[in-house]
Amino acid sequence: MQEKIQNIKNQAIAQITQASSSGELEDIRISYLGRSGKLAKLIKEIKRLKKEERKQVGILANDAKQTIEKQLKVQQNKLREMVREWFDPTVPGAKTPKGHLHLVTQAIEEIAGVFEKIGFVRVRYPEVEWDWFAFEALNMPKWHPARDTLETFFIDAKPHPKYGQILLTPHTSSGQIREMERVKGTKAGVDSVVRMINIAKCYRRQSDVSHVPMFHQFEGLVIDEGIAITHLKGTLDYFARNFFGPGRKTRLRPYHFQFTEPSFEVDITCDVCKGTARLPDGQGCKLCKEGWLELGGAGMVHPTVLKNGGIDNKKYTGFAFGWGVERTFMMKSGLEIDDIRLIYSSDLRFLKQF
Ligand code: FA5
Repeated sequence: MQEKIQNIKNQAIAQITQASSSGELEDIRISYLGRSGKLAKLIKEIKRLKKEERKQVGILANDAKQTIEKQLKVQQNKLREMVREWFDPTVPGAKTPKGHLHLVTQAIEEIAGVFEKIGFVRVRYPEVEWDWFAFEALNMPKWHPARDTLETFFIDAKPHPKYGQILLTPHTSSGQIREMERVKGTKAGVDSVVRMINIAKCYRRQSDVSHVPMFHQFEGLVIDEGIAITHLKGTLDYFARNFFGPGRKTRLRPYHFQFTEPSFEVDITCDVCKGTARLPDGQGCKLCKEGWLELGGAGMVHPTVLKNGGIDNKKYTGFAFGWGVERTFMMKSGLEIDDIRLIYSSDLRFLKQF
């Protein structure tokens, strides 16, 4: 028995001095000192020995255990020292990855900056909105396709007795009435002109190369005495020149919105096909199909909408426009983003480029 203990001790020490990692040392510790380790097994047998032998073997086993434990510590310290010796202070430290603002946030800041330079005030109105602000007060009849559950996300909650159903706002135009009410409520009243730029999230049941279910719009609204269509055109031209540069063409296309009269849609020459509707490989443009991409709607505020917002429509006129932030950003010269869904794909290879 005594010889066995001696052998186990020698074996353990030999293995420990060869060990080159903490993991290896732990394995050795378990194989000798663990519950069913070699030494532990022997110690369990001591009680079967004759009384006179027991004490002697017990002392030896205890000594073997302590020697192994001590050797494990010595080797552990040695390994730590070795690691320290290998430390090279000239090796550059691991860099934590640095993020940046999402491209939509960057676009929002740039857009807001362009309008703030000409006196627009940035506001933000609710994403979860009443039907009154999103549709009814904007002169949109009950049968209007946008008020269908196929287009808009309605919230399954008890409707408000005056404002109707709750929904996820499908456009920032819902901020028009809220802004008119806000200005009326200020000390200066309506005589302080409205000049808002409302930038917020919008939601629609749509998804394809130029539509996503959650997107952003920026809505301009200007109300004052004598506001005319020339002011609208001048403002849109100013924005396009500043945001896209002088080389790009935009056009106003007659359209119909319930809340503006007259109404237009605003298009820009497509950056993907450079306005040709054809790609270099001869295929048709995947994004715009006709050389122009629609950026948003615009028009002169309908007198009924002014009235619904509590504004004297005999004295005041106004213009409004609502453009998609993502589409506007996609059309920046040279970006050539041919699918709006890429913006929300969370693909770092794409996002890191902005
Ligand atoms: C409107 O939303 C009107 N409220 C705009 C308006 C405001 C007209 C003020 C007159 C006066 P429209 O549904 O066309 O219009 O949307 C405007 C723009 O929002 C589109 O041209 C597009 O750029 C963007 N847009 C609309 N739906 C989506 C979508 N699902 N994904 C991404 N962008 C979208």
